[in-house]
Amino acid sequence: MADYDLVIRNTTIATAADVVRGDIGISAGRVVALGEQLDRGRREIDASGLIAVPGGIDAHVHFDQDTADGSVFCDDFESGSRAAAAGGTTTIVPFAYQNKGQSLRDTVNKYHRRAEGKSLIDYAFHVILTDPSEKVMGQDFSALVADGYTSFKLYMTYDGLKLTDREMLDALAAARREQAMLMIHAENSDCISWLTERLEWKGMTAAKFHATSRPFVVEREATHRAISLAELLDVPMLLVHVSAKEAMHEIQRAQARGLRVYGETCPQYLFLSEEDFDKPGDEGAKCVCSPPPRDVENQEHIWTGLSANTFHVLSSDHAAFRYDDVRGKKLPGAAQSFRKIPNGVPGVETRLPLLFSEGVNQGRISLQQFVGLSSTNAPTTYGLHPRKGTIAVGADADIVLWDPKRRVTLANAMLHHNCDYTPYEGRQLVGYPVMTFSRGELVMEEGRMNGLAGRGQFQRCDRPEPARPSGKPLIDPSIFN
Ligand code: DUC
Ligand code: ZN
Ligand code: ZN
Repeated sequence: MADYDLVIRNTTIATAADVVRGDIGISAGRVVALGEQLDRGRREIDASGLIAVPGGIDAHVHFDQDTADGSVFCDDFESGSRAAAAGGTTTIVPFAYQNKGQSLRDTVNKYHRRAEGKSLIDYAFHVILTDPSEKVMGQDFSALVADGYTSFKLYMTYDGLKLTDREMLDALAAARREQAMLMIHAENSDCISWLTERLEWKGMTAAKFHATSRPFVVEREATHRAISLAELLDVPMLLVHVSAKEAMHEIQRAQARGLRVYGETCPQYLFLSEEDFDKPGDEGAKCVCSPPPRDVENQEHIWTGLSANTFHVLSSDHAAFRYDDVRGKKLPGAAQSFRKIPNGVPGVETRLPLLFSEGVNQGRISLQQFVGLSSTNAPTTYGLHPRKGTIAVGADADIVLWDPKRRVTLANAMLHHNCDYTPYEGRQLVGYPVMTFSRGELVMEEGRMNGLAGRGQFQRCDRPEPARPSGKPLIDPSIFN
């Protein structure tokens, strides 16, 4: 009689806290034992020479999301989750996008319909909140948080998405009441549109001027403003896709004041730079994302922010549009102005290999930091811990085996997304995931996908502890409600 469904033997087990050697016993989709020389499993895997880490949590991806300009995100929940699993990720948190005036319940139901029957791996949802009016919030907000949707993204830019400072305050007060986590896209909208107009008047319309239209000051100002609003109401928040050292410094200053302000950055700010906009022809469009990649020197500052734990999470912000496609980077008008180029880059499959190779193997971050940034900290921040994001007795058996010495040259042809390019084509990496287990089931082996579409389950998020106000408000919070 076997004692376990599966035993992963003789492996290096890395969590955000420890690196130890041993065996992992798995039954009924969960980790049930950690130890040395565990009893027999119905299936046994000798993982000597490999590292077992908790499966990655990519808490910032856009799959099958509505757009306003006719562009189409090229990955749905099937292709996106397949690419995620191939790259060592076992849980994804995409966005459910609220059209203005739409009820929050209708919003999440719509995205449930898009995920069901499609996702290979487990998923939760953030909600993009575009309408925090009393009419919408009074109806649904509290019930929605209770039902496991506990994080909300607010935009400070883009027509149709952006909130005024006053609307931000409404959303912050509601999040404070419900202990929901806020995710902020911080760029100054008026500065961007003013600069964009002038660039267009002067005929400076190529892809590279996308970066000129959104310089670091635009991000720094909005980051400072968002943090000030958070400080005013004593409400935690996470700044998403932080691109530049100046915005990072605002976060560091807030953290030094004791504020519950968290930061997320993404591979594009570590591996791409403004030089990538100068690719031949209109290939610069492949790297158009917001905020844009900065200069090469800035990349090392962002690495420092990771190693110094300023950043809490490294997400992909996978927002993939095909390059050679009129519903993608070649949208009508895109050749005439950067303003029309859909914003976003693919990255859900390459996020972890890039971070492992250049972070761990180059000695910039420790293995434990890698696990924290790629897996453990996101579920803590969004209310999925300890079910997700660690290897511990009782946790879901979402485990990835890495070959830390595997040499891989990234090529779009080897990736599983539905995009026709990767901005990291030709990059040489050391270290790659070789097996991905989702709730104990082997869904990827050596790049081959075994998991069936639709096996992924929706995960309700708890009210996240990091979203709890500090309890030291500037103003008596009873006036907020
Ligand atoms: N913000 C995102 O989070 N993703 C893609 C584009 C954007 O502006
Ligand atoms: Zn954003
Ligand atoms: Zn995004």
